[in-house]
Amino acid sequence: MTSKPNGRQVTRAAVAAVAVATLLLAGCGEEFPPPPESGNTPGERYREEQRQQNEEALARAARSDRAQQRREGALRLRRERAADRAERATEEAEPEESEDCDSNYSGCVPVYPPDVNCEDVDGPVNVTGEDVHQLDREGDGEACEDP
Ligand SMILES: [Ca+2]
Repeated sequence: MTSKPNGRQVTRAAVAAVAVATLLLAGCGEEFPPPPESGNTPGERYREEQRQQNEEALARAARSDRAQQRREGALRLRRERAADRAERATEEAEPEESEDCDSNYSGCVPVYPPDVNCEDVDGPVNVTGEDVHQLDREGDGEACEDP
């Protein structure tokens, strides 16, 4: 049997609804968890971790950059000093050869150009690079072997 709700029943229902709504609203802060902060869902946690890792990596990189620059500076200085020492040692050991001998030959052949012939070369030499002076006509690697 159905009955049309009378005014009294409607009023009670409305009062009940308002009461429930009021309770829900009042209790909202306690009943529901606080709004999710970042890091609450797997995706957010992942992104947060990535962000922190990126920051840490950047910080590490910055520290490492500075350290690296100091190391490179020191290394450069040492290399320059070593190069200076080596250069001085070379100059003292072979003052003329280092600049006047062509690096394509193992003996001392004057630097090309100008082109030189075997008459200008002191003894047989070996071709270690390119025979720029064309001293080794057979191409066997030995030049000016026949005085
Ligand atoms: Ca030859």
